[in-house]
Amino acid sequence: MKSLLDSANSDFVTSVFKTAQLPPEEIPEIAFAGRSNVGKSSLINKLINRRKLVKISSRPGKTQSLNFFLVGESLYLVDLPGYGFAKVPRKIKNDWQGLISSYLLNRQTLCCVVVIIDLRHGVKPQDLELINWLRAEEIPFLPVYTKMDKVKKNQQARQAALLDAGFGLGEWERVLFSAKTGAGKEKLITALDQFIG
Ligand SMILES: Nc1nc2c(ncn2[C@@H]2O[C@H](COP(=O)(O)OP(=O)(O)OP(=O)(O)O)[C@@H](O)[C@H]2O)c(=O)[nH]1
Ligand SMILES: [Mg+2]
Repeated sequence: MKSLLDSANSDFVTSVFKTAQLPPEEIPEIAFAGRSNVGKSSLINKLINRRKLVKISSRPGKTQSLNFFLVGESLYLVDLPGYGFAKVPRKIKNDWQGLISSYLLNRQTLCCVVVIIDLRHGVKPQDLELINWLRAEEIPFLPVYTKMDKVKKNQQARQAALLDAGFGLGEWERVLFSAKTGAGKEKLITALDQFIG
């Protein structure tokens, strides 16, 4: 079966700062969440074979809106603002959280939230909090352990097992990935296709 992610064309559509700006709920959608600087935008770029469609940040916390990308006319990828960046003022932080949580809770066409986690780091409380919140709200999600190229080959399985244990995941439930090498891309696409249905 051909994947919706296989399309040759992808376009930036819109940046959303308020719920009222959300595009109509007409086609399936996959959202990408994770800590600031974890590699959300890089993962999306790799997934759709665009080097620079999605802005890669040099400064963490750069993506401050929900950014919608249309893939082949029939799928949205949504780059969410990163969390866990201390320098963001509390007022802005609260506004984001409100927008993001209401989006995640209410979006009818949302098929999956890809939760991106750095393979190098241990279990961070905010990642665990997000995963447990998604579980409690019964929002489908897929954990992806990224930056795998930064971990030595013989350490990768060990690091992944630590994260699995911390998040309460089986290894079949998550994907290892590298935006730099493209490792894990096929598995990621196969996994996402199952959510899109
Ligand atoms: N080596 C390596 N570097 C990566 C990988 N993914 C992302 N990076 C680097 O990590 C930094 C942050 O990447 P972004 O994709 O901008 O991260 P982000 O999560 O979108 O960041 P915010 O939008 O600020 O939350 C950049 O310097 C990327 O080049 C990866 O798989 N391997
Ligand atoms: Mg980003």
